[in-house]
Amino acid sequence: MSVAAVVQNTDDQELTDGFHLIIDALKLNGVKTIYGVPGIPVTDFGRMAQAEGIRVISFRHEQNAGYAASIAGFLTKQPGICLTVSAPGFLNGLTALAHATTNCFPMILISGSSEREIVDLQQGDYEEMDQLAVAKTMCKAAYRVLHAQDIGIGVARAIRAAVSGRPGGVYLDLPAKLFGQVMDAAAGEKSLVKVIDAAPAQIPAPESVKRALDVLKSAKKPLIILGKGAAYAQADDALKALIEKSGIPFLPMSMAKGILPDTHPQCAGAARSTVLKDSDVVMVIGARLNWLLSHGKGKAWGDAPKKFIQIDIEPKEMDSNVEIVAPVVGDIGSCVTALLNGMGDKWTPAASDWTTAVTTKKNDNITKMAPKLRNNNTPMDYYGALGVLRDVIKERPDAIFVNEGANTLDLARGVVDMYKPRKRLDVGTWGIMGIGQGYSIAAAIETGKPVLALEGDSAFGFSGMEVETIARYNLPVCIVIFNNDGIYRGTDVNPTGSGDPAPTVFVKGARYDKMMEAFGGIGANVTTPDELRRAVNEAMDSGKPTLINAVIDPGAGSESGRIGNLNPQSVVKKKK
Ligand code: ADP
Ligand code: TPW
Ligand code: MG
Repeated sequence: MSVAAVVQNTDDQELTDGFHLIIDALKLNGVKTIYGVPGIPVTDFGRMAQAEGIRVISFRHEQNAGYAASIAGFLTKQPGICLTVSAPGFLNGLTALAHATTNCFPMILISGSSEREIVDLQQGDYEEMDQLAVAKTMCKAAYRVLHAQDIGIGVARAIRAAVSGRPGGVYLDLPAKLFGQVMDAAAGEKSLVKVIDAAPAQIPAPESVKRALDVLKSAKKPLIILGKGAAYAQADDALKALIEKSGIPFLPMSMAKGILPDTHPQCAGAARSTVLKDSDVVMVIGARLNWLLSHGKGKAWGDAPKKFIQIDIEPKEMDSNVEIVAPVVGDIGSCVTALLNGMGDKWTPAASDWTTAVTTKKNDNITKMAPKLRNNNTPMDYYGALGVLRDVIKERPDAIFVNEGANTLDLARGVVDMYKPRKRLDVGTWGIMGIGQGYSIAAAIETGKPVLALEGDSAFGFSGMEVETIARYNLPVCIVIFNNDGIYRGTDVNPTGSGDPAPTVFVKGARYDKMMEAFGGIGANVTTPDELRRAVNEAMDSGKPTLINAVIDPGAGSESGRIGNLNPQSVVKKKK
């Protein structure tokens, strides 16, 4: 118990209160950073947490603080903590809590709340809302603590729920009255719980490992798909050993890029359609067969019959979209190690006619792409600009690459190679816009590495005000905005000829760089690949908060980037 946590009462009995108990419970469990927005009833709590040595990062909007907490969870395997005020602050944080749950990132949203007695009788308290009931549908678990002596248990449950099994978001409701509740200091200290083995290893059943190896042995054209669960698991060495020993081509999902380098000879990223169509056995590791993998069936997967092996910590994930002939349930580190052990010393690597066919296809595609990436067009198109950023990351493989937008996302995902695990952070399972600044801030703080954030001009706008936060904490974040004057393209026209612009179009020639300058950071406006290269390198060398407005041809993009097929369009022409 910290000295500051103790106050004296008249009888010389040492007392503590809710404020201190929450801080002590978090510290006891290794929480080093809180992302949030202050206000009633958590203003003093934030101040006190800072005074007690927790880093408190104050945002301009709770949603961005929430995204920061969610990605801190992904990067560290510890729950990221987001702190908000009641009703509106809580609701602003809730999108991020749902996002964390959807993406399997451990996070705890802690919100202050109004007086229970008044809320439950709906008597109109300050910021009245039944937050616990609202949160329940959007997270793995939701708890409320009413008594100071339960704070230790409440925090412990929240932590364990967030990180054990399939990780996800947890809500912790702390009513205003709780903070000031006083209790005996010694009893308070005793009530705290240090969570032991919060995410225990989950060893797969030996039969399931044998079954998976039998299926794998029967394969003529095997494929391994790595998802962001594999990146989260931090089982990098075991995954590398499995892939290299098996000789099987691997396809990384977006945030799994870099577990093995995209330039690895077995990486099939540039031959994606071929490996999905032609493979006969697919081992899915830490990825779901959701929309991002066309649900494991249909045109993208071709006509040839396929067998799926799946490694996941969540048993309910099996057979979610297609039959899984060999489910392996457990944590990825334990499962992959068990597979490796089962393979023994005499494992026959994947057949060379298959691996050669994949490599040939991949090299063809890479060769076709190369000249596009070296084009010097002005105004820049996506490829010319991305060729530059690809080189920047190649030269700085430790930098974290944050990415959001439509064309700006889809094209960068294919072009910018990653070399190390957990370096690419993006829109995730929902394809959500607005993660940019929150992710960049948390990535810089949690890893101490420089961040390059590539954002569409629309994507940036969802969290643009946080450039002030980046400047305030003087973080090594370089934001590059691909500014094409709008969503997908800046060329749409309002057919009625009225004064309003088309719904997808923004102010032409906007200078986003001035926003960073407004807060004392560095701004640059660039119109050619050479200028872009110079500006980004300068920013990455200096580590100063920088925003580069990269002017992109407004006609260069396509509707919805690469997922135009999901975008319903009317075929009915109305008679005038
Ligand atoms: P992607 O979007 O990259 O395809 P998903 O988010 O769809 O990846 O899938 C991640 C999967 O990884 C989830 O099904 C989750 O249960 C699983 N997962 C997360 N952490 C682990 C772990 N440590 N061990 C095993 N599976 C995990
Ligand atoms: C929370 C819908 C998907 S992509 C996008 C929007 C608004 C912006 C695309 O424009 P941008 O990129 O960023 O300028 P570019 O290069 O193609 O011009 N609200 C949320 N999430 C999503 N996905 C949307 C809206 C959307
Ligand atoms: Mg745009």
